[in-house]
This record gives sequence, C-alpha cells and structure tokens, in this order.
Amino acid sequence: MVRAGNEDPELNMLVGPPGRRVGRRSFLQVAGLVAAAGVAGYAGGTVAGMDDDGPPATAASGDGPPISGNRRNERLLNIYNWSDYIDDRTIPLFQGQSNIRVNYDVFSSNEDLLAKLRAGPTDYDIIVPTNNFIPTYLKLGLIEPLRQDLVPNLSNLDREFVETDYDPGNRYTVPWQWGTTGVGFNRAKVPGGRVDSWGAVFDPAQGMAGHVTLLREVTDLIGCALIYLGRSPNSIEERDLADVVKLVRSLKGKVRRFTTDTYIDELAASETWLAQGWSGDVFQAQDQNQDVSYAIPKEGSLRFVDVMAIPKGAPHPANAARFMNYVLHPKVQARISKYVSYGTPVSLAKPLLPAEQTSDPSIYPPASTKLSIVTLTGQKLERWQAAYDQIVR
Ligand code: N2P
Repeated sequence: MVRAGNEDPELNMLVGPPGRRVGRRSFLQVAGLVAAAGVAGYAGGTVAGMDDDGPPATAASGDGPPISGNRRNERLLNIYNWSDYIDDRTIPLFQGQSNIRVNYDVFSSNEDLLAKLRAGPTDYDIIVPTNNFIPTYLKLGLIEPLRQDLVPNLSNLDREFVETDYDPGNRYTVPWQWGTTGVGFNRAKVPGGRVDSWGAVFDPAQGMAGHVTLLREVTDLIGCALIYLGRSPNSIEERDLADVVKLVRSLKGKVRRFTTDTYIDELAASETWLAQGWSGDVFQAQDQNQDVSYAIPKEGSLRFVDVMAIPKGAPHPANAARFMNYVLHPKVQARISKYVSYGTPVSLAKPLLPAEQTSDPSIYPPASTKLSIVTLTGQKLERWQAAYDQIVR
C-alpha cells in the first residue's frame, strides 16, 4: 500500500504546531497549498488504502456517468464553508486518501450564502449553513438528500445532532461544528477587566467607542439585541423589532463595524476590545492574544449548529458524501475541533481533545447556561431581515 506523502497519517492527525487559519484573506494562498498537496497525492498513481479514518477510500465513482444537468463524473469536490473554520491539514489529508481534489472557498454570513444559492445554480458540492436556516433551504428546494449509504460514520453522531427539529435523521445535513454567540473582550481594556452582560456591547461604557464590533448576521444581531432588551429571542412583534432597530442605531459612532470575519484579527491586535462574536472565533483570537476572553452573557444567548448540505443539482454529490463521512471520523473531528475551538458533534472525539477544551464551560456550556436555538422561517425571516436591513446597509 502506498500512502500519499511520507508522513505517518497517525501523526498528521493531531500532533503538530497550530498552522494557519483558513480565513477570508488567506484563502487563495491556502487554496494554492491545498492544490499542491492534492497533486502530490496523485503522484504515485495509487489510491491510498485502508487507514484509521475508516473504510478504504475507493476511487471516486458513484456520481454516475455524465448525465443531464450539472452532474459530473470527476474526482473533484467544491466546498463552500465559513471563514476561519478548518485547520490546514484536513483538506490535504482527505485529498491524499481519497484521490479527490478539493476546491475550498469561504463565506462569512448566512445571508451571503443564501443569496448566492438563490441567485441560481452554483458549482458547490458542500455548503455549510447554520441549522436555523435549514427549513428555508428545504422550503426553497435549494438542497438535496444525502447519499446516506456513503456516510456510515453518521452512526458516530451524538443523538442530539440526529434527533433535531431541522433535519431529523440527517436526511439532508451533517453537522460540522457547533458553538455559542457571546462577547469576546480584552481584559486589559474593558472596565473592571470582565464582561457578564450584553450591556457591554449594546450599551458600551465610556471610552469603548470605536472599539466595539457587532455581528453582521441577522440571527445573532437581532436575537441577542432582543435578549438584551428582555424580550423573547423569538419575537416577531413589530414593537420589539422597532426597539431593536432603535437600540442598535443609537450605537452609531460607538460601533466600529458590523463584521463576521475580521474580529478575530481585530481582537488579537487589541484594536477591538468588545466583539459580539462566536465562541471558537474568540478562542482563536485568544490563541494570539492572552488578554482576550469570552463570556456568554448572564441574560442568556444563542446556540447554533453549522451543518454541511449538498446544493440541489451539485456536480459531485457522492464525493460530497465521502467528505462528510471523513469529517465524521473521531480523529478528524478532533483535529478540526482542537484547531477551531468549537464544539464537536461527535463525543467519541472528546478523549482525543485537550482536557482544557473539553472541560471549558465556554466551549461545552453546562445545561444550566441559558441558550436558545432560534429558527428563522417564514414571517420571522422576513421581519428580522427587514429590521436588520434598517440597521446594516
Ligand atoms: C466560523 C464562524 C462560524 C459560526 N468562523 C457561525 N455560524
């Protein structure tokens, strides 16, 4: 058996210095690196065989002969994931083992992703919307059922990620990682060195002006502002939404920007001192700046699961299913989760993760933490989007 590359894949899995994050700006560079790794994987002219990631990676058949529509029988996979959401080894290792070449592109908000998918057919085989958008994708017919026969590792998923309201039985989606929305802050800059309330960003203290960022994402911006105002995180009352608009607009001059993909670097550089943000992103900033901390506000917050799905008519759905199967292997989950500091939906991966991550209540909050899951459908999607459009242009 010839393996792609000379390194022991066992070592490749978890050991090694943290590499570069696949962020928005570094994407092209990393894509080049990934492409090179893929070519190296083909060099021996063999397909990597049985290994610790599960059954032998067979040739990428199964998308069928070229058929009408967009289907293509080629060893290619086009992935569209969030920025800063993967380590830099998973894609090269998958390419080496499967002989499937990967194009990896990134987006930074659910609204951007949905708009792209609604605009017409794309070449993406895997997209990673957040769970609360899945009912909308299904209603609009934008995603197709999974080839579950190619994803035996679905059995590794924790039950709560199978018995969901958005996709019971994982007929369409496979969880990538999950997390919470909270506040990333710089202990050396914020008053008292700590944060425990949404007031930190929605009513920032004197001296914080220009160093606060909020999320450029409908669910988080509107949902957390509703929580701060003491309203239901699921409210669609016009009065509540008008109050949210008024509140966030009143922050003009204090909020530096609405962003989902620059606050990691800005927190790390001590340019932003208070960022409404997602758990793992803040921990990635903390890796670079020890003054950065994360808090889930006492008023409560939101929890999300980002899920892989296959756009309807995707060119390589079988390759997509193979990648999903790979990602569900505990060692691969551990590698990704260790790097991005988000929660894994595969508990079998936890023994492979550093204890300081699995015991961290900010990554795996106890049941007592007040966290809501918001689903954005129908009227709520319309009204929340309308409120958001009055704030973020
Ligand atoms: C990754 C952010 C993903 C969380 N940077 C948003 N659902």
